[in-house]
This record gives sequence, C-alpha cells and structure tokens, in this order.
Amino acid sequence: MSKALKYTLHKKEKHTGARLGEIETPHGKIQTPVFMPVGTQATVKAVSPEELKAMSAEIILSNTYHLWLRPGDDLVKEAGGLHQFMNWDRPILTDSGGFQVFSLAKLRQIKEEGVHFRSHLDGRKLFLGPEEAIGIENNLGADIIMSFDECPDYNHDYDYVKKSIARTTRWAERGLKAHKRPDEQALFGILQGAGYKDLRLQHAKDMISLDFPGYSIGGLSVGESKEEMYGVMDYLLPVMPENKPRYLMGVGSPDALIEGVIRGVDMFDCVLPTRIARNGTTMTSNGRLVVKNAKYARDFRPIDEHCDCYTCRNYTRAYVRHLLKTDETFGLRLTSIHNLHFLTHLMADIREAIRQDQLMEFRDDFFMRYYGTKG
Ligand code: PRF
Ligand code: ZN
Repeated sequence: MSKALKYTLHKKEKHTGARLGEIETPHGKIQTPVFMPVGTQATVKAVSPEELKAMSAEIILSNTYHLWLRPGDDLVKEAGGLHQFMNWDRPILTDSGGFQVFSLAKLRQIKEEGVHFRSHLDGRKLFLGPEEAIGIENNLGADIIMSFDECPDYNHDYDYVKKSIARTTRWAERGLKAHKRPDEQALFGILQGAGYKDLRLQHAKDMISLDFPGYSIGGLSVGESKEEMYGVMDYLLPVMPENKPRYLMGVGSPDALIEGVIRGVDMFDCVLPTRIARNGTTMTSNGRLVVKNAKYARDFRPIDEHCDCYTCRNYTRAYVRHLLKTDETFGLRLTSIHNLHFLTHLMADIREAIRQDQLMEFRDDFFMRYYGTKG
C-alpha cells in the first residue's frame, strides 16, 4: 500500500456505480467524487488560494510541462516546493507533461526513450521522457503525480494505438523506477487505448498489474462524442480496482461529471469553468448564462439567484457585464469565482445524492434544469 495516499470507499450508491469516498494525502483529505480546479501556471487563473478555500476546493491540479519551462522545477524546489511557492497548503496533483507536449509543442518526435520536440514558447529543442517527467514532478512536490503517457487521437489507426499503449506501459514502469519520493507522492497510472475496446482493456490489465496507488482514464474528451466517451467508461470502470481512486482526465462539463460519477469516477479536472468564465459565460442552476449579453445590461439580480458564492452575494449581472465589457480584470475574477464555486458545489450535491441513494433522481432534475432535457 502507498504511504503517500490512502483511499477509503465509504459507500456505493444503490442504483448506480457511484462511489462516496475519501482520499488522504500528506496535505490533507479530499472528499470524493471531487472536481479539481486547474492551476496550470501554479495559479488558478484570476483566483487566490483564499478564494479557493472559501468555495471549499480541496485539491487543485497543476502542470509539469508549463512549470518545467517557466519558472523551472529547480526554482520551485528551491522555493520549498509547489505548495510553498504558490501558498496553497492543501493537496495538489500534477499532470506529467505528456498530454501538454502533444497538444502544445511543435515538431514532436516520439521515440522509445521519450518525446523530442520544440518549445511552444521559443522553439528551443527539448526532450521529455518518463525519467525526466517524474524527476520534475519530484521537484515540484505535488501529493499526486501522474505517469508519463502518450495520448493518441480517439480515431488513430489500430496498429499505431497498439504500439503506443505498449510503450506507455514501458514508460509507466520506467517512471515507477525513477520515482524518488514514493512515501510523499502517490504516482498514478494512466490508461490509454483510444476508441478500441480490446486495447483499452489490455492496457488496463497491463497497468493494473504494475500496482499504482491510483488510476486515471486518459485519451477521452479529445474530440469523440459524449456517447463514445460514456461507452468507453461503461466497459473500463468495471475492470478498474475498487480500492483505489479513479480519475477521468480533462473532463468537467456538468453532464459529463454526473455521467462519470454514475459510472464510478472519483476525480475530475478541467479548464472549462475558468476558460468560459473569462469569455463571460457562467454556469447556473438554470443552465449557461452569457452575462456579457446585452440583455443583462440592466439586470440587477445576481448571476445565479440560488448561488451563495462571493460574486452572487455581492454583485449583479449588470455590474459583472459592465466590468467584462470594459475589460476590467475584476470581471474575470468574479465570473471565475462563480463558475468554480458552481462546480465544487455541484460535486458536494452529488456526494449528498450518493449518500441518500438518489443519484438518478438528482441527475434527471439537474439535466432538466440545466439542459432542459432528460439528457
Ligand atoms: N493524458 C495526460 N493528461 C491528460 C490527458 C491524457 O490523456 C487528457 C485527456 N483528456 C487530459 N489531460 N497525461
Ligand atoms: Zn455565484
């Protein structure tokens, strides 16, 4: 068993695969299912740690790739680690950089040893392999760190994906060997396999035999349909270990959070709430509200009348719209705070519904109010 992480399964919901649980890390406990706000550059954009705590955020995610390039993991280590550097004393998870290299870097060349590429910032030649990624994650010092993986496209050809998952497994083994702080940082394995059921199940089997303290599902929410994504979860979650956390990477739309929980996912992260907030789109109990729209110019109600976040307790739609229209940064702060509060509280409501064995009723009510359909 991992010294760095303990997962306790409190209960399973009666009518679905949903799980109520708790993760213990060196920086405290996390109630699951949980949504993790994304703080790519060692900051959740526009939101302070105090504001994150005020909305009961229990864990945030940060990125190896970005912090390696700027300010450098050696500098973060010198600062006393990522928690101290950014003044966040609750749990942190770092992604390994694999996915970011594939989405951001230029001129990638994938080899057995790792990935050669050019920086998306200045074009400089760089190399990231499993030993390098884990070494950087060891320096950053997050409570949960991710394996170095390749995330092939959902529709990449079968033979390529077959080779890719075998290599990702070898990278995972090399990462385990390179990991220098297993008593302080739990290293999670990432399951890939694109849209191929047999490859997904094969990769799950191979990775589960390596006995990671937790597992994530990678390679989803990369352009496939929601039905395809739920289909993969339908056959993958039943083969994932019951006694370990299960994390669905890069997923954070309300419908996908609920559908993921129903299938047994414990952890989620996504840039969606903060990204759309900066464009003036908010999530409310009655669906999306584009507060930037002209129709809110004289609307003196809060963004969401059922929300008790800092923004909704103190400011009106008209005021937030004015700030966004005049490019005042306080506007971005207010919409970001509201959207993150919405998702952290949606997860708290989901946990309560699991406690009451009422998750399907909760789902149907939520879908009706948010999307206006039964989903
Ligand atoms: N791998 C890693 N990080 C990720 C993903 C992945 O497949 C995804 C896919 N949605 C998001 N973030 N390492
Ligand atoms: Zn609010």
